[in-house]
Amino acid sequence: MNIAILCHASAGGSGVVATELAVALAKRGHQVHIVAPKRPFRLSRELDARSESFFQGMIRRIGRLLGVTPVDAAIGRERVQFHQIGTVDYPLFDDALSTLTAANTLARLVEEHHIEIVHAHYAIPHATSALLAREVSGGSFKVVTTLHGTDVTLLGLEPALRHTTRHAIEASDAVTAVSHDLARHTREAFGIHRPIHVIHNWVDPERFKPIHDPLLRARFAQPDEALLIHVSNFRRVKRPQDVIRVFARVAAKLPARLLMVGDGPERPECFALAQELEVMGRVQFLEFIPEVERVLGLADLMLMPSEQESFGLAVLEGMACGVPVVASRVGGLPEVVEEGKTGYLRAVGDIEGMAEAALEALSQPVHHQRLGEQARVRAVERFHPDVIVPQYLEVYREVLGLQ
Ligand code: GMT
Repeated sequence: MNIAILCHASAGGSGVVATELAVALAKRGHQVHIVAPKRPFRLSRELDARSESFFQGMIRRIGRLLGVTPVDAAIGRERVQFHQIGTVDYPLFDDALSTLTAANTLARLVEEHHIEIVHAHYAIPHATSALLAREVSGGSFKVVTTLHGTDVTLLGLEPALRHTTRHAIEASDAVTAVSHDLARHTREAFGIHRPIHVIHNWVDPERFKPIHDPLLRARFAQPDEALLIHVSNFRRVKRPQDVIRVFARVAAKLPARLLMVGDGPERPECFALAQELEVMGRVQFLEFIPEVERVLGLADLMLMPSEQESFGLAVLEGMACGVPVVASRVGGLPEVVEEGKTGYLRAVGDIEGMAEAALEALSQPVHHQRLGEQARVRAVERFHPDVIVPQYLEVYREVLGLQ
């Protein structure tokens, strides 16, 4: 199939899922075009990780210098091509008109590459751009929209976006959601009755796995210290300050360190709170790491106290690394984490409950090991790419009338 995937390239779960899907589909022999404002970071990683000859590298570099995209396919190396969404900068306008420029980029692409499916990740504004591109190009491609969470639970419900979001969901040929909870929420919040396919996110267990490297771990914690980790984009919805509060309670009871991985608006507040609670010396803030699997598997426990989490991809990636989780019982997290078996779920804002759960996991070595093992087993068995990716292919076939 010829598939165009439209996604956000910032450090958010929807862009990660879109990129991983593109690569997974390409590996299965499909031709995939990623359309985004810039090259998504996980795509860069995939491309950089592959070896190329001196000659291929030279062609790629010359191509980039000349601004010729896509270049990767031209050298026959990839079935994933990246297309950057065009931009406009006109003094009359305050915004970049990205809904229109994305539609325009797509309209050009579908003519050149006989696109059969445009898969929009995150309804806003991508599903609308995809539908507009079909109108503009007169094309017959099908539009599949994947809802990721905040496009529906927060942003899409804002009065300024509600009508267009609802229309995009109604008018898509197929809609998928990353959890049952998100599908239910979408139906209720928008009064929508159309079918929504639930397709969970997935994790590559070959990349995300436990790390047994005492020297690397020693950079972050002593052997007798528990290492806790939080990975997010530090938006308010992630409640990263709760991570600091839970950690302070844990560190008062046992030797522990905390790794705060990522960047975002709430990061300075977390700094200030760590100082106020006098745990700053035990907390290490790492900037955004494109290959988070390099540190994730070192941790003993992940904290994810989000206000809202339609799935919790970072949690699943932690579980694949054998790291049990203490998270909030919200959104799609109960579809990922099993209470008492692979981690613990507590009410949003229940700092005491989360600290108690963390202490229960960390202070009993045999129980802790079992939680980590079960977390990995669940990630590998239930959320393996070979289980999940075919579900997207099934949706594509269905909208194309191939079954
Ligand atoms: O929450 C984020 O950090 C970003 C956001 C996105 O759309 O990029 O993530 C959402 O989509 C992820 C991938 O499907 C899910 O794993 C996250 O749970 C979801 N975030 C929220 O619902 C808050």
